[in-house]
Amino acid sequence: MSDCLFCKIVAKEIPSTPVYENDTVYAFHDINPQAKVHVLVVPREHHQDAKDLAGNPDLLASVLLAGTEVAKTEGILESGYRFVFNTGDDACRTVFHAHLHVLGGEQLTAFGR
Ligand code: D5M
Repeated sequence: MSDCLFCKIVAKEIPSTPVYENDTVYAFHDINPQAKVHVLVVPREHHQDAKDLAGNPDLLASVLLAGTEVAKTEGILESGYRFVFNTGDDACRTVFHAHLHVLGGEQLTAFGR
């Protein structure tokens, strides 16, 4: 999609700091980190959100597996990490290209509002 921020990042039209990539997904540091480690994993193909990814289980699995590779690369596989998909307005989603947040590298607060 020509006006999609993450499509432009995937196409390297907008700079990002890569963490992991393969034929299907691209992972890069979040510009506004909410934890010491905060990486976004996005499918290269445009899908609006995690709800859309549910219709493509193979791609959803690729995103989740890439999240685990990110945890390995960032050295947080054993210490713990959090996967988050913000989907829809109630979750305050801001970018309309499906993305998995990988958060960790420190003690995270209990999950809540
Ligand atoms: O999360 C969207 C996330 O995208 C949010 O944590 C900031 C991040 N973001 C926005 N622009 C950039 C660029 N240019 N590089 C890296 N990260 C970026 P959401 O779940 O939609 O609220």
